[in-house]
Amino acid sequence: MKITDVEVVVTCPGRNFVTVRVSTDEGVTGVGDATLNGRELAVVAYLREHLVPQLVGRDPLRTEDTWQYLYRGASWRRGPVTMTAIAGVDTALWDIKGKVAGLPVYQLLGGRSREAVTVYGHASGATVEEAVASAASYVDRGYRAVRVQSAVPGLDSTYGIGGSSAADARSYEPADAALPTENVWDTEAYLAHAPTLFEAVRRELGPAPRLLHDVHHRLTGNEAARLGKELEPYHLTWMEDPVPAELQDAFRLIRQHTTTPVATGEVFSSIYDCELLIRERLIDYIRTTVVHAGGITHLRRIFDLAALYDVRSGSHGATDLSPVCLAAALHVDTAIPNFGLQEYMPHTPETDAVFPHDYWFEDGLLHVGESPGLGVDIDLDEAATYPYRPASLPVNRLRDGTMFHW
Ligand code: GCO
Ligand code: MG
Repeated sequence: MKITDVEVVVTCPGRNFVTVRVSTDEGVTGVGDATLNGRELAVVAYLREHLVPQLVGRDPLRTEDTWQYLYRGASWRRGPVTMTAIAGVDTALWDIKGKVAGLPVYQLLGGRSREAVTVYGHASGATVEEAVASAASYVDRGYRAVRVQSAVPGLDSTYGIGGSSAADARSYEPADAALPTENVWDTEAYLAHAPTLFEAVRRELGPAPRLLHDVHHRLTGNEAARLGKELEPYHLTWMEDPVPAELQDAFRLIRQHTTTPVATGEVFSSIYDCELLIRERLIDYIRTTVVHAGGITHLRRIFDLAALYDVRSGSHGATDLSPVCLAAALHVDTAIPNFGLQEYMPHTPETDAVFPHDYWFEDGLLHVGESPGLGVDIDLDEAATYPYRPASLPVNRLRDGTMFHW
């Protein structure tokens, strides 16, 4: 069996997605997500200029060898662009392998370790009251775990408050130009506010629902330690990305001061970004996922390392990861022994129409389908109706104008 063609498809059914579609001489095709939000075309160029020419003629079933070839074959290794491109190819090859075997991919990863995948949804509000009501509506719809974010008093826009302010709503939609919107950040205002949010959510919802919160890389180690301590009474499942991913030493400081569990890793692209955090048990959940961490082949390696140290998976699953990534993530989630939680934000109907899939959501759980391969495809005609539109994630500044982490 041979790879005959590799297409790189860019489509924008509300936001941009990059998809790798591999064809073979036996007519079997496979798809992989290669979307890197705000830097999509860098991955497209990496794929088209550098990887695609090396793939035609190869045996698509040699997933491990192809992964090693693409990874080791580049002297300049790792990094989000490279690893997202490799992920797109690797995922498509696993899809093909499943179709050839006549089995859903989770069977090739060891088979079912659970009946379904527990997800967390995104509650948010412009006020604490709105955020509490939003969280309650998730619980009413059967979600067992909810991430809660609310606007910070005095700040016009805050990460994760989808749609409640014009600026933030725009940041999640393609802009007319590639120029980012600018947000303003105030750490003290945030630190004073966040515990009051969770006090209110727990008071209203009681002890049962699992609660999560995304700090989005904005604190120092010491500030995060303070937040973690102040959140302890509300028993969060995790405090996410408390510090920028570059500051790994800070996780030691956080660990020494608080029992609030920590999750990180959505921006990591390889096992080398998280092996210290895992080995020293500085985190509780590792948030790497298929599209940004080198595909199924590499993600499985990260999760196997994590399993040795009681670190559970908590894969990233925002809507800028396509249904192809979500489908692939669900196969991994279903098979691994150390699954923790899966992030889930439903895609728009337009996106679901471009990427028909057989996974489904019910009662707080996502169910992987039984079709051979990944159970997801790209409708090329539908995709062609949504051309690429330049878009950027926001940037963040302190009140005095200093550039800050977003
Ligand atoms: C999350 C993430 C996202 C990212 C987004 C960036 O936890 O879901 O932090 O909201 O910011 O995926 O592209
Ligand atoms: Mg996050």
